[in-house]
Amino acid sequence: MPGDKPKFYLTTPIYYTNGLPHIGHTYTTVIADAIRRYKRMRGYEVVMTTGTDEHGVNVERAAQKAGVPESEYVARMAVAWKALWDELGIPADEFIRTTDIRHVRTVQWLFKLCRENGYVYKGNYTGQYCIYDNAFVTDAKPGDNCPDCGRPTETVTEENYYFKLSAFQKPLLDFYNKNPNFIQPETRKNEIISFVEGGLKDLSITRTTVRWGIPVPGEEPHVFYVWFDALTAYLSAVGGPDYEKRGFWPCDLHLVGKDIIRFHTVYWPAFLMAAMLPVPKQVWAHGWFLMDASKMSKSKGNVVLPRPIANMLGMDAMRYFLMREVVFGQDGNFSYDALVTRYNSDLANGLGNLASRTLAMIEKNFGGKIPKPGPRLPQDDVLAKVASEAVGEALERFERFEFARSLEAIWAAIAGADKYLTSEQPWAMGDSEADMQRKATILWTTAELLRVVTVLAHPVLPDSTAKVWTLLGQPGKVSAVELDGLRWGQLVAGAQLGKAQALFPRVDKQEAIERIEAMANEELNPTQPPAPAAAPAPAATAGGVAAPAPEKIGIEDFTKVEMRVGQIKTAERIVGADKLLKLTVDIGTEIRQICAGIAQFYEPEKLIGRKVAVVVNLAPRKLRGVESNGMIVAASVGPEGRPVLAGFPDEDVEIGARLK
Ligand code: ME8
Repeated sequence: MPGDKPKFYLTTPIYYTNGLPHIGHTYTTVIADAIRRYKRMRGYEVVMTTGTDEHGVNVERAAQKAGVPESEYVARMAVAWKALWDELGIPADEFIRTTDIRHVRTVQWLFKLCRENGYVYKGNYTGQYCIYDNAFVTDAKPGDNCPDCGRPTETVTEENYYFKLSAFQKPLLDFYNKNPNFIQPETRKNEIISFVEGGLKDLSITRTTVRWGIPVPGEEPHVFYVWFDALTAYLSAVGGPDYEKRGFWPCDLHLVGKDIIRFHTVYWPAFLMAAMLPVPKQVWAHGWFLMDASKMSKSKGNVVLPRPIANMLGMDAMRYFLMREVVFGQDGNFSYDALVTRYNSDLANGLGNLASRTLAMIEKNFGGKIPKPGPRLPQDDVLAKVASEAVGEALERFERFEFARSLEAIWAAIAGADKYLTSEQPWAMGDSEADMQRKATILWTTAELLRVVTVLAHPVLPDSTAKVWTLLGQPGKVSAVELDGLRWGQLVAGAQLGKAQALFPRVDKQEAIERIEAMANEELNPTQPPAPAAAPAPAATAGGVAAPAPEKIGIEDFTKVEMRVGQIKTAERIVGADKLLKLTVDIGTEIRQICAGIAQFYEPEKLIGRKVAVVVNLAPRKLRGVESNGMIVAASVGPEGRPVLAGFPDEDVEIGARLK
């Protein structure tokens, strides 16, 4: 029963809507998702909140530039953010927008409480303001640049409501003292403590120069200034004024980047203390992913996008890389080279290879049923010990958010199993009763290690571990396994293995990088609306439904399209693109590489030698990062638009002949 479980509430930052997510945002959201999955496997009822921070000058300007009202602009952006998290399998339990009415009410309520308790007053403020970071820059003079982003500040004078942050120096220091785990990691804690010890100035929390914000009731044109607004979203998402009903406040964990730690560990607890509301239990600030040693930003043109990586290598590969490559809390460099190297070594050769060879041997020797182990030898017990130690180590490290170390412990167990197989050589054994019994023990032991590793890695690799679980024929879902009960020896013998499938097909590094980059380039600078690779013949309309009468064209327009008979020479599937086949086609004068969106309907092997109609003078383009130089003509059949290749079954047509 959900009601009996302990609750755990965690959040990512509420991201700005003046851009779209890059790998940095994805990093925080992936970590939050992995912690959520982990906590669920530890028996918690978990809520994870993410959302969009939609007010402020930046949005006003971006909307103006786009020529649409702010409300429309942010609605589009919020849809795009939410859709990407859903697509990547890291959806929010609560997706909060700062334009949601539930949030507007919560901000106004929080302000009322702070004011009633005497922590809010009206005043004037003149200062240098960075519109990019939405913050006044303390101690800056006119003409100074923002110390954070390096861009020019603007001088702003206006009537403001102030929050008496200065009154919270002592309460905050006492709070940090009593709650030594509130700020993590330790280095950040020291930074914040010395900042607060240096004295706190009161904080302007409303503005009159901005239109696009939450109004201060009865005090228009005051609107709330971005941090009082944005931080409150964490509370709005779980009930706002009615937070006690849902029981998820105080928050257990705010995950943030180091750029916004001060707002979360100084302002936010102070606002809540002023309102006499419970303060979050922990703020964890991770480092930045850097590109060529500087922080990613769209203006610098060095952003890494998540979707092309997920398309090429799978989301699990991206998750694994983000959590394995850098020590959580520290900065790290992002490189495609390192990403693909890790994919091939740890996932394809590591987990993927162990799973496929173990399962293939069980298939071959035991008819696809997990064998019952026979008597154990010391080396079997050694592997059992390796796995049990990995359980302890991996869980302990994960609990401390040492994700890289946790994964290292799991992969050490995988390496242990590889070594065990290499020395036991079950493939070299015969069919005698003794050999079969020994093989049963070896394969049961290896499969049991695989099961343990699968459970441990599930929070980080949710999709592929779910597949391995099914392949192992184990009951229920891997996500429902309780980590606290994970022990060596629970593999169910006799279980029927699932149908074999590739987990992490090996990729060619250079080709993978080129394709990721091409997809990213296409996403950042879309050249043309996406078109299907195999388009319907001119007369065909999906499902035979009559389309509106098209404009008539003259024959001279038709002759612009050069169609020729081609013969398919090779055909292969494309890793990361379920619908596409990569073909090489002889068109008489040359061999062309062409991608066609027919993979779900045509087996590649059966296409070899087939003659097809090819549009040969189409400008080359990249589909899922693979160059396509031409188009294969197909009819589009039925409501789902099933492609049926146009062909020449009756006549022996010459390759290269023109279609007229
Ligand atoms: O600051 N490496 O939103 P934001 C790692 N709206 N993490 C990164 C990163 C990078 N290169 N770039 C971004 C805001 N992040 C406010 C927050 S909260 C109440 C309001 C992640 O869109 C990291 O978590 O600028 C960072 O703190 C956050 O995105 C900033 O997102």
